[in-house]
Amino acid sequence: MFNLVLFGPPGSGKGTQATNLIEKYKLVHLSTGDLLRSEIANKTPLGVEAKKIMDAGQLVPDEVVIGIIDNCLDKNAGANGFLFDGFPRTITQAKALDKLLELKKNQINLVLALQVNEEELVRRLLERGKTSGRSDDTSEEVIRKRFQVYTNETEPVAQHYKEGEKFKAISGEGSVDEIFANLSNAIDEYNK
Ligand code: B4P
Repeated sequence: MFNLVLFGPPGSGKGTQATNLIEKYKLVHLSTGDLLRSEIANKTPLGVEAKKIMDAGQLVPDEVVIGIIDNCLDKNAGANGFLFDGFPRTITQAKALDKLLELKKNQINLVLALQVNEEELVRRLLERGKTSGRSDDTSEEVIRKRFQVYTNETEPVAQHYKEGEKFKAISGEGSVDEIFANLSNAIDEYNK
């Protein structure tokens, strides 16, 4: 089993690259952002709460997101491997994921971190906000808040994986195809 974490700030291209990577490497895509947006679209009680938090650029509580992931791991017990996109976003989530995988005699194999400068991230998110209907992408103030949350709560997760020597930084600037080729090379190198 091969388990990959795609790491990076909001708008760094995690979702974009995940679509191609899951097809090439036959992985199950677990995007907590997509899973939460589906709860919102279905107007579930969880979705109603999550919407308020996401619209403010904050993180949904750890126990909620960990519960969602736990459920998805169980549902896909026979998978070849998982691509985690937008998760873990806090140290608590990272430790919970380690435990959940350990129970299944598995682990995170590789963490690929997309690096993009902040002005480019703002540009991409505001551009996506024009058509995506995502309310967290339309206000620059909310976007800046998401970066602040990323710096304070998510960046320390990189250190968690650096300690296990699983972490590799990849430039997230350039064309989608160039970035995909660099991510693929890193995965192929790991699996050699
Ligand atoms: P996410 O859905 O994870 O959203 P994201 O960080 O904005 O997206 P991503 O990096 O995937 O960007 P994308 O590829 O789409 O999270 C949204 C919210 O959900 C969070 O703020 C939080 O509230 C909540 N949440 C999610 N997970 C959580 C968790 N684990 N714990 C707590 N809360 C959680 O790319 C962005 C744009 O750039 C797109 O328009 C794309 O077309 C463009 N783009 C991509 N690659 C490009 C390239 N190479 N060049 C130019 N443009 C590019």
